[in-house]
Amino acid sequence: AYTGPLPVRLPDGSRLELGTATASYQIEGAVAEDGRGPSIWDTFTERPGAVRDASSGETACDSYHRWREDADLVAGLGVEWYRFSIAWPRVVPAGTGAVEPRGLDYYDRLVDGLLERGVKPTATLYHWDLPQPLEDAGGWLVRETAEAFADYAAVVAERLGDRVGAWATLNEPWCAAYLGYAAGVHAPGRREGGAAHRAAHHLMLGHALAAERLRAAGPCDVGVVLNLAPIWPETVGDPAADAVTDAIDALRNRVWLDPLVDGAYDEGLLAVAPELGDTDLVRPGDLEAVKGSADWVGLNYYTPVRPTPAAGGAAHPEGGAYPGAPAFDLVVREPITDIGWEIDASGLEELVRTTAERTGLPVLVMENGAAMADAKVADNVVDGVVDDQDRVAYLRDHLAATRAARDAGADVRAYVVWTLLDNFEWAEGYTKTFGLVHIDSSDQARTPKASYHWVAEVAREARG
Ligand code: PNW
Repeated sequence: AYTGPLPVRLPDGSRLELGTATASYQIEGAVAEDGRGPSIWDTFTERPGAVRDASSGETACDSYHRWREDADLVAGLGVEWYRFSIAWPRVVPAGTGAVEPRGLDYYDRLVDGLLERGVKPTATLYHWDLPQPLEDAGGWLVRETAEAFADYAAVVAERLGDRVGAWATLNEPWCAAYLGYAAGVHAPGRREGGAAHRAAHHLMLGHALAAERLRAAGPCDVGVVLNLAPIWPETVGDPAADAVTDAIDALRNRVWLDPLVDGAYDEGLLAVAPELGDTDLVRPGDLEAVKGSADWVGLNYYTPVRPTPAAGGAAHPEGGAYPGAPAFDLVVREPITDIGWEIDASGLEELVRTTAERTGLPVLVMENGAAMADAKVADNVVDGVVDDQDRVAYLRDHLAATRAARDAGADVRAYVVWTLLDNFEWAEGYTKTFGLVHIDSSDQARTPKASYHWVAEVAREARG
């Protein structure tokens, strides 16, 4: 059992701590149970063509019922941390107003279950499952959503704050804003570039308002988890390439870091996202509230981004995720994972170092992992183990990159593997698997893969 101080705060940085992560909609299932309201992902997954295999999180890993087994799996891994997310529509089903005690009870049991097993809990308040009634009222395009988020944060802190002391407000606001409102490949599935910039501002405002409320509820360390990326221009030295590189960096990295660190949106960003200069959107005090609002920053890293100007000015289909940027292509070099993302661990080392320098804050790698084709290769299941040596290699190299950044002086305190379980991978449905544990969709049987045993071995060594 956990015998340390409560609430569980940020790691102190004396060594690199390990963990594994999940998110509510990707694992819980039980979408209509105990008063949970609908989220934008329940709605979006019903849209024809939205999800590769036409699946949803309706059942997912059924972790809502099987959480004890999942907590046992985390404990068996021997890592310090379990990063889970709280489903806003379980706690405040309509987004604002009435609180659902049965939803809070679930996370209360989970937190106690983790502590009893000696695992430290860290919770993310928003991993993309916005209550549908809030989307119907304008979603992240309206300021009221940021205010409702802060109220929901206060409710959760009131109930769990005596034990949970390391909070993440948002997970990957870039995905929520730009994949959700511009590219339209994530919920709510809108394709309006200007809307994405507005969503980005309200997300960071929501983070800042929520951070205030979390701190008011008791001692804690509040962070935000960003999927920043190293931008490696494929073409250099010509003005068109420089413009593309700057725009992609602005929309992927600076739109989050600049308000957090400087309390401002810079000129290059405003050139591609003029909405962020709108004084109805960005009100007096907003950027001041965001500045300094994080005690730590979480990084989710999978792959580098290599932009190049598009020949003939035709925008790459993914241009939708970077609205306002000049026409570009994204180059992907080999080797790649099963989801098509380039593998380069040096990107993580660079990102940890640059983020630590830029923010002056402790950095936690809150997601890193790989989709590999293991679960579909029957031959790979030997003696009940999926022999995912390709995932082991990916994790080994990225953990080493994190340690290298630390050895070079970066204040990086945790390395958290995405993900514990094969789960609902958003637009990819169940076709792409990132888990340390295989799930048999017919009976929900959980089988640890070779990568699980590898992480367990590393955790044993690290704990000495
Ligand atoms: C992140 N993209 O999602 C999330 O935080 C996880 O929930 C997810 O399972 C994991 O990374 C693996 O994908 C992303 O298309 C999903 O650029 C899609 C993208 C990026 C991140």
